[in-house]
Amino acid sequence: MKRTLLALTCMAALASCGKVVHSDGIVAVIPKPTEVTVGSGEFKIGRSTAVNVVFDDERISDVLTALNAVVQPVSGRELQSKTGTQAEDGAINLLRDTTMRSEEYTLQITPERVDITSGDAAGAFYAVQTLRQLIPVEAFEGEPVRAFCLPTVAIKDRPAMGYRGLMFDVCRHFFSVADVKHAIDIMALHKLNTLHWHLTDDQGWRIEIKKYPRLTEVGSVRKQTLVGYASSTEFDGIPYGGFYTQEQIREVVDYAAHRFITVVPEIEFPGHSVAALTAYPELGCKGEGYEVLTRWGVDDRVLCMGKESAFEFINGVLSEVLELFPSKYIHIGGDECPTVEWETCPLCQARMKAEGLKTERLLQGYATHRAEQFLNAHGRSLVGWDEILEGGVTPNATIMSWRGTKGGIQAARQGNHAIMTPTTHCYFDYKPSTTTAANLGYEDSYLPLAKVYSLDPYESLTEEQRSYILGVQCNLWTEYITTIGDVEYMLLPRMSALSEVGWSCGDKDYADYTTRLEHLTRLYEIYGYNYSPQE
Ligand code: TNX
Repeated sequence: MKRTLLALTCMAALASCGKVVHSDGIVAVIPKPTEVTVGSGEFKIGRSTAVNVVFDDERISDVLTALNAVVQPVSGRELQSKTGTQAEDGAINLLRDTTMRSEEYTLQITPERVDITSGDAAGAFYAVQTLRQLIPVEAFEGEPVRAFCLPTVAIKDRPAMGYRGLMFDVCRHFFSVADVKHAIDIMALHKLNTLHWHLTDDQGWRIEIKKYPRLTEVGSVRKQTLVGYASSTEFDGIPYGGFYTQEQIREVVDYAAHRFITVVPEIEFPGHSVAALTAYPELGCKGEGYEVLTRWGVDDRVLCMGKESAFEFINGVLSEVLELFPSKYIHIGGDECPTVEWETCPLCQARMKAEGLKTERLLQGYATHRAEQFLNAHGRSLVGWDEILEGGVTPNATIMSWRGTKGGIQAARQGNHAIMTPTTHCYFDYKPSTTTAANLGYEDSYLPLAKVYSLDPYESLTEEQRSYILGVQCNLWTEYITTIGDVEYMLLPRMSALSEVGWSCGDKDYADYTTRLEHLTRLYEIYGYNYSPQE
């Protein structure tokens, strides 16, 4: 009896330990929500607070997992959840409103309860990402807290743009599955929904293709890597490689899906293909003499578009890619493809003659169309870098505008969908600062935060043409980025600016954003993210 009493007293003491952190009243959310109305008072989340799931959907479990991933590090425990039929006081209620668009939500916090309302689970997930930024920062510090409070606030929110992406180049430098998942976590915090995964390039082929095993056996390893910038002649002498097995690819796609992020793979052709040609030299015009590149830049050696085997190769690779990635979009690259080899290749010239193609650029267009037909026949859509416009595109193709916004503008004017990712505002391999981390990022480059924030993805387009701009994306090329810490440094806080461009588009205010950013960077610190200081 005595022992039981003692045990009970201990348990009670344990339950009451830890502090109660009151709301700091700060409502500073990035990307900026559509409408924010701050009230007075606070809602306490403690031991007895449960999640009451009224909106029952198979994907709500992902929302609960996300909520617990936020709450658990704060209070040391997960929230209880139950299924209910209506909102209840004292609970975090997940409610459905079928009139809401995909990704839209409201987050209503009163002293009595929290109501998260959305039309789909993605909306509820974004409400959780917002809630995360409302937790007083102090609650994250030190020992788990007994309870913490959220400010009273009513938020109505929905994204302006449906595509909010990050392109991650894992070819120039390879990043582990854990690293890629880490990047996905960072994306989720910023409400980005598409990871464009750049999986093949001259310096390494990174995805296992069972039909073509040499792609990874041979094509995933380069002999050494250039030290320094383009003009350098110094190499490190160290073999460098890495690739993902199909099982690992599935793991990443699944991890992203649980965070409402779609992974769009990029398989580059006809240019940026030297790694593939090293594995299968017969696919090139010369048919020999290739070596996975050890320096950066654009190489004249590309796939031979005169050879039928090259088309079989592309379709063979894409067939396996389609099995691994359920995304609507498949990116086929298409950028920086020199035509010099085609100009003197008898097979390419014969193909041009047979197909009535007047220029080599139209030969690239022909190849792009064939890949597109293959993708469309399998219910998918093609995305390509803006160079594909030059070979002529079908109305189904989506253009990724990187050489400025002009490609995207042209695409929208002619009725093609486009994603804006101009070097001028979205190249996160460009240095974030002129004074720090001098060795990170592209030579002589500079892309400060304010510039990212100033992107207008709709410039000069009419209302009707604007509907063709699917969204925006930041691109992380990794020639000069080698570790996940570097990745964090280049992404943060610029990703927060890009996220506000995509999410809050028409309602931007840089001064207001930087004030809110002070709060978000405190969260970066709590999570241990390496972010670049602002000048
Ligand atoms: C251009 S953007 C490239 C990449 C480089 C990048 C460096 C694009 C489609 N091609 O291959 O990594 O510049 O900033």
